[in-house]
Amino acid sequence: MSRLTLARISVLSSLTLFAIAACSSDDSKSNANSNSNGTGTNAGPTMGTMGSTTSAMGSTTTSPSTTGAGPTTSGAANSTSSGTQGTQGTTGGTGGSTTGATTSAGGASTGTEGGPGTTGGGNGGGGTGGGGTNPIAGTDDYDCSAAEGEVPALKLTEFASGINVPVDITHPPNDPRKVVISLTGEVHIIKDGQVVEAPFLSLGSKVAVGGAGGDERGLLGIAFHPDYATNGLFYLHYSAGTGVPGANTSDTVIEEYKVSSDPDVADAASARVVLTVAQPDNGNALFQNHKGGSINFGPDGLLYIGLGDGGGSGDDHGPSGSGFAQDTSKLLGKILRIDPTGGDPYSTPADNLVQDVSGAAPEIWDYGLRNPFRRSFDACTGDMYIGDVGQDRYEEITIENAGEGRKNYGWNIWEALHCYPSGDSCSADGITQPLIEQGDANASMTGGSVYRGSAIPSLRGAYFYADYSSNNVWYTRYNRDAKTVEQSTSVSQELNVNNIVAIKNGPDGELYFVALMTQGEISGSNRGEGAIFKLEAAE
Ligand SMILES: [Ca+2]
Ligand SMILES: [Ca+2]
Repeated sequence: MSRLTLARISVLSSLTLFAIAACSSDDSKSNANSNSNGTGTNAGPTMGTMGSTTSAMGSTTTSPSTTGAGPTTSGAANSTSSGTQGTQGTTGGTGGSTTGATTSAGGASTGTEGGPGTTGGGNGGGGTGGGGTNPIAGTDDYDCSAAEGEVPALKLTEFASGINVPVDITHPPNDPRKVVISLTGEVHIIKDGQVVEAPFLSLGSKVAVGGAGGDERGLLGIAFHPDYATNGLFYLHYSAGTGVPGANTSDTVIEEYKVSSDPDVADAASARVVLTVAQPDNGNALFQNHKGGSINFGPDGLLYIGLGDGGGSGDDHGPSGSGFAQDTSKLLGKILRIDPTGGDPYSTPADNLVQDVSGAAPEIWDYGLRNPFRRSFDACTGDMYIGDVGQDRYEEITIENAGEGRKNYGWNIWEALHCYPSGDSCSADGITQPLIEQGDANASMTGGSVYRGSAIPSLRGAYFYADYSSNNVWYTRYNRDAKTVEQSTSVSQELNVNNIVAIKNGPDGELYFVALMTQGEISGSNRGEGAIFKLEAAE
């Protein structure tokens, strides 16, 4: 476990870093609250102050990709017309995205996902180069055998530092290198235990870099195509900066890149915008929070994209103030599912939400989400674990069995297992409730990943997740047949790092934690440097 000492890149301009993870002021914890690490007790409900988000949003809404086509029936090979330009309402900003989605039956892929213990992941339409037996392509070195033995005491060991504001870690399919992204727009490779000095890619002015409290913009996610070894393609999820023509500096960009002839260097000139989603403003300024960020390929070889509700508080967007998350014509507050190489600029499978909900935007897979900032697939089952950041009272984890989408996860009618706003009555009809709810001092859920390594056999199948604000960390196990979880086990005291923004698998299925503040350092100038930790058994 070599400790890396890169030259410290200068910390972001203002040292106020970062209440990523979905915080509007509602989610942001004061630093005082964030020092609950290790106490083992929750200090009681600490509602973040509600800030002063305006209630009147004006009439400005985004209109991402409303397609002109009628409902798409399963199996029909109809192509929808190109999306109509969204209008930005009173601000005169640039419009919503033009997506030009093409729906084609050929893109549909509902291969049967192998359950635990079965082989033949059934990668369908999107076409995952395959060869492996796990449902998620590129995870051949993960250990999918059953757990055995007692869970030992655990610890986190620093694995890499010196990457400025690291926010996510992943790996190319079946590739021993690890890849870490910085909020500031750089993609870094870790090879043979060392951070490769020159970034794999730098977005430069293309990305709007947040970091100040409540400003969650930046480079937020990365996904490598299942066929990366042959096509060299990968995808970024970021907030548009001034270097993106025609976009406002909060809009979400999903962009494709290709590796160069040097495997440690991407070809910046290969950039191809796949999807732009306009973000709302409050009438005079752009919301800077709830941009989602998760992006990854599922067991069907399709690209899943998590988008937040657009920001502010309470999802009170839209002319009637009823919000975006429940509006199936909008892409905000959703999980999208597209084939980025199936069309120009992409295609959508026929069995997305539109199969059940006439008029739904063809990109939508699930809806009713507030800010799915971190989300993962279990490589061995293909099940999707969704962390959704709640408003002021409750945080939640939802688990979706492989292939079972087209769900309404409740926001902004429900906040986890409770009506929203508090005290309202609300209907549970059509709502899929979360399996895990955390309240009290927890204020900003960081969805994690399932351990599939070999170093700690007792942890195989255990799903680790955390709260960015309280620094609590737990694990649980999911019974995918009963669709239940066991009581979560807290490992906060053992792991003891602060402001966790990602928990992801390495190429061997082991788990890595990305934390913005390192052990024992709660505030001050260290904030923002961050570090990567590996989960290990304590001696
Ligand atoms: Ca929910
Ligand atoms: Ca919250």
